[in-house]
Amino acid sequence: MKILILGGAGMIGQKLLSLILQKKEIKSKKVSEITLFDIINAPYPENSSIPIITKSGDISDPKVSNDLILSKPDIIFHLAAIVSGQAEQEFDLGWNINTRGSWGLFEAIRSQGDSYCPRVVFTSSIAVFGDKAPLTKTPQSAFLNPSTVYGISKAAGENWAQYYFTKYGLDIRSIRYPGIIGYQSMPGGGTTDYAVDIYHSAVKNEVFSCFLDSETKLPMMFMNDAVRSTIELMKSPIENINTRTSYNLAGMSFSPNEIYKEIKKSYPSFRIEYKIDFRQTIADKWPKSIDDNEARNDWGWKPKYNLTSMTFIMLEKLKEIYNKTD
Ligand code: AKB
Repeated sequence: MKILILGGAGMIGQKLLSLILQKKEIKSKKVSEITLFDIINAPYPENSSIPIITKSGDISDPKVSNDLILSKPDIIFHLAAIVSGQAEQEFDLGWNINTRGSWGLFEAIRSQGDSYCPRVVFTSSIAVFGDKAPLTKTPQSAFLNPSTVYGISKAAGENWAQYYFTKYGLDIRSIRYPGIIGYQSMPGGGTTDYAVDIYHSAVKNEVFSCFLDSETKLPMMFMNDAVRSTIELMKSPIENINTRTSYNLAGMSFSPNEIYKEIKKSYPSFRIEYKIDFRQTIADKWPKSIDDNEARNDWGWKPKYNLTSMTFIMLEKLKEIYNKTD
């Protein structure tokens, strides 16, 4: 079983890698090789018992996606993306990597012919929703009018995924990630990423400067749930997959003030200040909470972590990372 992880150097890609290395199998088949692809060469444990290949380059270059497919990976996790904040400031990079990159991957798979049928998980985002969708319990089928380059590129990617399934039978499955929060590595330029940085500030006894308003509620998910959802979607029998654009996925929803108060239970002297930036405009048009009934009904999705349980683990793990004993 060969696995390809695009975005292998990223926060989610690194967690997915560690989970696969821990299990050593996927879909109850032995993993024989893992290829990690990203803009930079991805780190990986030198002592891995599974051969790991690292490749780097620009996924929007068709030659790159064709090269990645040459070894015919059986499972492809396509996590590579330029997220909201960075894509808003670097339009062309966001569009090229997110949309041309996704289309190029799907086209590279198709060009291998009918005999090559990998299972692909393509990650989309809550960013595909805009102010025409209900902001609370945003439904799966809400009208998409994304207000950001990132959201536009992800909505395009969802429709390319559905097109390649409908026209060529490519088994591409997709989930709309909320903000993902983990401790293993730092995030890169997302509107929800304040919710990762705040934990680091608390453990380092620093005042946290938040770029969103204190009451801005957004959908979020602990990394362990996010990676589990990705693997569960990949493993689901094809007959259970009824949505071929992308599934809504929910974990929890909270505002900066709510996560701040949860952290203060462990760090009473922790302080926050607010310095609102351009990402507030992005967050204002994103859902506050998500209805993920289709994912629950079709492939049994159910989150396991809430703000309290996530905060306990985040603070404990970051204390270890920063060697803090207090
Ligand atoms: C972002 O904030 O841009 C991402 C996302 C919600 O997809 N974390």
